[in-house]
Amino acid sequence: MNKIVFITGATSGIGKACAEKFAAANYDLVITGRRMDRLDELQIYLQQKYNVQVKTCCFDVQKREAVFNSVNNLPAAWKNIDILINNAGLALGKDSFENADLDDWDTMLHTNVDGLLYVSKALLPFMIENKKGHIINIGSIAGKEVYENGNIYCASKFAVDAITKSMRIDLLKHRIKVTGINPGAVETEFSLVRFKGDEKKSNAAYDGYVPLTGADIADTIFYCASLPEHVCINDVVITCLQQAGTYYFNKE
Ligand code: NDP
Ligand code: 8X3
Repeated sequence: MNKIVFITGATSGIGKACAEKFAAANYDLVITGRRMDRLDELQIYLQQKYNVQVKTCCFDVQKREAVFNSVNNLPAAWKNIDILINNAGLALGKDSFENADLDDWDTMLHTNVDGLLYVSKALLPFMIENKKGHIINIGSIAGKEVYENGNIYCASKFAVDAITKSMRIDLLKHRIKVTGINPGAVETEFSLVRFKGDEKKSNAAYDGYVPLTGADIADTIFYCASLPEHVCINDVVITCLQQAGTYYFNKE
């Protein structure tokens, strides 16, 4: 088999762009997400276009047992994961602390934090056995700097930042690289999900500037994953030209 990359949240946005980028570079892929129809479609597309092997795993990262079962049921050859991209995640709502919905908070924390932990813990034994691997965690600029009404989304991404740093320290002895990728605004389905299908609010999130694309982030991730064995990029914060922090935009 070729090198294998395992991507969570490959049905859309950054994860999907990563799938295409790595397939184009001849990686075999495990693509995951909750929407099976999208996984099936992407699998066929990537296999036909790039002549690589693609396995689909449909699970909700919040469900610990489902995560472990899916990983443990992979055929042996597919467990030799070279790269894990912990990308599945979401924001739900953008409300002031006192008005925000507790269920939204639960879902964000369970997905962005617990989900990332479950997938990492499920795959790590194979990386440790192989004494190699690269874990790439998708944090956010919201995990570096809080903003008004960002509250628990920001908290979940601050947690990802801390987990990334502590993973890097603890996994040093196993020769496993850990990289944090922290994008600013990227135009994906992120805002549509955050604003629960409200297209007006979602489109407004990208008004007046040219945001990053999923492909921009995939290119950056691929760069980090393609460096010599002895090189580990620890942390990347990436914004579009017109953004310089969670508050600073140069809008037209
Ligand atoms: P999208 O909404 O386009 O993609 C999110 C992906 O996550 C989908 O494939 C979705 O798949 C998956 N996902 C969400 N919840 C779950 C779950 N419970 N179980 C399994 N998969 C899940 O958004 P992005 O591509 O923008 O987001 C990807 C990551 O990038 C997220 O972690 C996000 O926080 C982060 N990010 C995004 C930024 C942006 O501006 N867009 C900026 C900074 C960081 P499915 O629905 O099929 O399960
Ligand atoms: C997504 C970027 O600034 O909308 O993580 O929180 S932001």
